[in-house]
Amino acid sequence: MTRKEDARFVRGRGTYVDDVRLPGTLHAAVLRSPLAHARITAIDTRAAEAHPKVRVVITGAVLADRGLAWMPTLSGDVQAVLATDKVRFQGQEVAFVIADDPYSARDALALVDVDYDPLPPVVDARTALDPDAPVIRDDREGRRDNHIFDWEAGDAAATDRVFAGAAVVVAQDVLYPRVHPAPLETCAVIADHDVVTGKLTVWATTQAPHAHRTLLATITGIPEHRIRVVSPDVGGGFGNKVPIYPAYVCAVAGSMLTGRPVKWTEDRSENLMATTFARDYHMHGEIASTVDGKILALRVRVLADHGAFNGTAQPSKYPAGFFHIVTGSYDLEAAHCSVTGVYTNKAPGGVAYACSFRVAEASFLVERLVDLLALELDVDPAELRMRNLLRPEQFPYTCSTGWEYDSGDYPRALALLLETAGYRELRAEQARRRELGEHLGIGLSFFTEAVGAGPRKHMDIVGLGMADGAELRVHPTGKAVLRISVQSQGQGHETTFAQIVAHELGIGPDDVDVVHGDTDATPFGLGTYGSRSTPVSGAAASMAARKVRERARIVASAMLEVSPDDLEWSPGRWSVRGDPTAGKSITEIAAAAHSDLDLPDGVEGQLDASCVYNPPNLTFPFGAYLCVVEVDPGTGQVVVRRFVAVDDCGVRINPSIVEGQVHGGLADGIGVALMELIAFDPDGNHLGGSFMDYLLPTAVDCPSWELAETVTPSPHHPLGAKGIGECATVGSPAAVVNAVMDALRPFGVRHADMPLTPAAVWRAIQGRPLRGDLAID
Ligand code: MCN
Ligand code: CUM
Repeated sequence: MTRKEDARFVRGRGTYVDDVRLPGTLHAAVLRSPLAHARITAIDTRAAEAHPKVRVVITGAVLADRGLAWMPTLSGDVQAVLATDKVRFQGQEVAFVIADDPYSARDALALVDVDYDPLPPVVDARTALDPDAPVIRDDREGRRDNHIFDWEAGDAAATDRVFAGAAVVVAQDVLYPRVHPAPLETCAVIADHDVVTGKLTVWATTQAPHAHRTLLATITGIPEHRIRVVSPDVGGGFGNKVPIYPAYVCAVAGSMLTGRPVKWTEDRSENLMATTFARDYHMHGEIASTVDGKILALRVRVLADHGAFNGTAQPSKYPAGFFHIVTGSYDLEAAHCSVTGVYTNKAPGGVAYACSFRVAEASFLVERLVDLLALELDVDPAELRMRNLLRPEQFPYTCSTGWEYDSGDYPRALALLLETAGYRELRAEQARRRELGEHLGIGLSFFTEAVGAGPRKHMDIVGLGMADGAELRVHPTGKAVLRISVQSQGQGHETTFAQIVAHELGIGPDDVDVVHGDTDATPFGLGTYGSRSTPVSGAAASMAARKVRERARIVASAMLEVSPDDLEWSPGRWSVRGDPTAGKSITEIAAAAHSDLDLPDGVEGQLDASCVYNPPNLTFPFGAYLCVVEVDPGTGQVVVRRFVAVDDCGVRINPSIVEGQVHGGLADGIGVALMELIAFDPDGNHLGGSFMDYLLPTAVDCPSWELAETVTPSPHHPLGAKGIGECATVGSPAAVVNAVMDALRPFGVRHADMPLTPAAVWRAIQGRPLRGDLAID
């Protein structure tokens, strides 16, 4: 089925926040810090306020008077809404200028006079804990360092024992550099506070409207039932639109101060400089094996750069997210990982960009280590993986760090990959071309994803348990409206969720409309991230539809004057067991449910039903990827020739949408592996503030994807579906990097950090690798 929403998107008829025009709207612009670390000694707003079109200039002091200068982050830290004492990263919000039009607001920024007293910045996370490192968060009571958290998973002693006895140990420092989600639509908000009713309406481009409502209530003190968050069409999120940003709070304050709607739309540089980034994990990984390549254990230490405020969007029990899925797809005796989070003078955050809560970093590390082990043992990397993959009979499988993988047939996926790619022929071609002095590289990766957070008792964000609601209304004519708590940013929920209901009720998907993105019109739920929509909200939709079906059964039994137990279901219809001609369609039953038909005692009329779904476990999709690159050693240029991907996300609701998700994720992977980097100079100046510097992959950089699938249903999801949204982003960077390293084997290159730009590859060949996190050295 093609996507319903595309009817408006391909006509340019989508509605994004910036398209929303409320009468009397004022426009805002944010004044940002030019320095990475500095004390603010004075702010003079008089000249800006004298600008004829400026209505209000909000500073940290103005907010402090109202208790709004600081706000909680998703990790339970606090973040300055507008800087009062210090600025802590370049691009930090210092003042919010509200004017009659966006141009005047921009112009007036130059009229705000801020005196800064520069301080030395912490740019390299590896120096953040040095005793003489400048203390970034001196606002935190009693804290005199840049330490945020220490966290570990797995059995350290058991892991050390296995390592001590292992015949082969391979170790590598691996940086997963700072990258950015870079959605096409940047962040935007309109806050509209009604002084008469006390109602606050916030139009925002968000992945989690309900969580935003609760957070806005907590931050502003406005009662939650008077807040409505509307998220119209969202032009991409990729994790960037999970947090609340300071300008959103400023827009609310601005609307309360002016009595008018206040709109703010971020520009590209602001988005790249100041909104939540991803990764920035300095990892030291070790892998232990027997001489014949049986992988025994993994040991990992991580230094995590969280920027100036810890805005990471992890479930609160897991400050390092699901990083402890570092055991990957292999049968290990033991594993241990420890993560230390630090503050640096960089934009806050710590998670976003199709990451599944740090599974991206974990997967990348494991798959690099497996390739390094293959190099060490001189075995084929496909063969080494095949020998160590979990076997189907081991599921459900509890890995060494505690996750219970729900289902999988890994060897089948890898075998399909090798066959689809023509692996043996590729290796033969590589050998031939090496003779000719050409550098073809073949890279593999195998990944296990963990998507669909909760259950609620293990996973929450700011105390909100991860469950989702769905409400299904069936009108008298049998047409249905499904209201869901998750929010599409391009994933096609209006189509797939209609398909779920249509499948359960046996009606056409065009007879089901999906409502989302308005907290006044939809049930509560945690929103779309961690590829949780299908696993959680999709399950809620399915369960609500099954309740409708059961109600329909009782109504049908009254219509047919038989016991409900004597009825059997076939798509769209309840009929008398053994007599399919004596039956009633859902449409007929819906009409009867609203009619004067006498229903059994205790049975309400109508068919509407709802469900709150608290998933019993995550779902664990997986996949096997293969990338073929050609490297020009003279220039360091990498060209991706082929990319073959086998994905298993259980039952596919809409195969073409799933393939679209995989295409996007594979492109992400090529971007991260070869070109995307948020870099800083030694003064903490951000070096990637435009798409001229922060490179995104285009069609030119991507081959024609070759996809294949296996289907291993999730045993605990009502439809057997697992999430897919982030799989390819998680799995693909390792395949690309492994391919480039494979191509560079004749040069004795073992490892180079992403992004593998021409400069990085060329330098690796010269034996002087670039420091991946600093574009310059
Ligand atoms: N689907 C399906 N069958 C399955 C699994 C999924 O048909 N077995 C369909 C779903 O019904 C949905 C789509 O595939 O239409 C993605 O579903 P799911 O895996 O549940 O992921 P979410 O809908 O929760 O999307 C979130 C995920 C995340 S976290 C990021 S980051 C990301 C991604 O989606 N951001 C995206 N893909 C994106 N795609 C677009 N276009 N834009 C983004 O911002
Ligand atoms: Cu972590 S990016 Mo997605 O989960 O929105």
